[in-house]
Amino acid sequence: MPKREGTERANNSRTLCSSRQVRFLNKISCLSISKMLAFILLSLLCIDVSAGPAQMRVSSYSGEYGGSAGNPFDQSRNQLDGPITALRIRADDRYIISIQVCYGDSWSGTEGSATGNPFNVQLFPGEGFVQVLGRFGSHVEYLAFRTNLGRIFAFGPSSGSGTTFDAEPLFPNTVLRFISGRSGSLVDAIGFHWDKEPSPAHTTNPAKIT
Ligand code: MMA
Repeated sequence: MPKREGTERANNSRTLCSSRQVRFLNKISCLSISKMLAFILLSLLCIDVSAGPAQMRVSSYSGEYGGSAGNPFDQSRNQLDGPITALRIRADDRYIISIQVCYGDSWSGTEGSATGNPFNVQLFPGEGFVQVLGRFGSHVEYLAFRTNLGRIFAFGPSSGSGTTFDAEPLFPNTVLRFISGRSGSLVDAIGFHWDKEPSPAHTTNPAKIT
């Protein structure tokens, strides 16, 4: 009997030992499972993070329309002053002579020359440009701006021998945030940079210029 007991105890301890091993193994597999889960979760998170900006892409560019003379200009820094609130454009019977853009309360420099009478455009709060139709040869000849409220402002001769272009943002509910291009005594070339309005924009879907 005592021998048996001993054997039983031994058996018991063997069982105990093996169940401890099982528990240990269980612990390890539990650990590795939770690690694996954590890994999967992290990778999913990483995918999410990398997919986030791609889904949120809203900026696009149209251009550059025009000739290669003049000096390059880029008003990307001006967008920090706020959304485009106004335009000042000079044109003669052949070309766009100059363009000036107001960002928030701050006017950009004049691209081209400040000669002749300027046309001024004042936008409403939340109004932004959503299309620019134009024409160019070696210089910019004609520009027609359409806003998200359906207003249209055109400058320069509407007909001519130049190449026409239709600049529109790639992403919905985005507006003209700044311009770049080339200028000298005239506006040689122009490009349009579209992005989200810094403040909530009033966006409708008015008819296009045709
Ligand atoms: C300047 C010079 C040229 C440019 C024209 C028109 C008069 O010449 O900058 O390179 O093409 O102006 O802007």
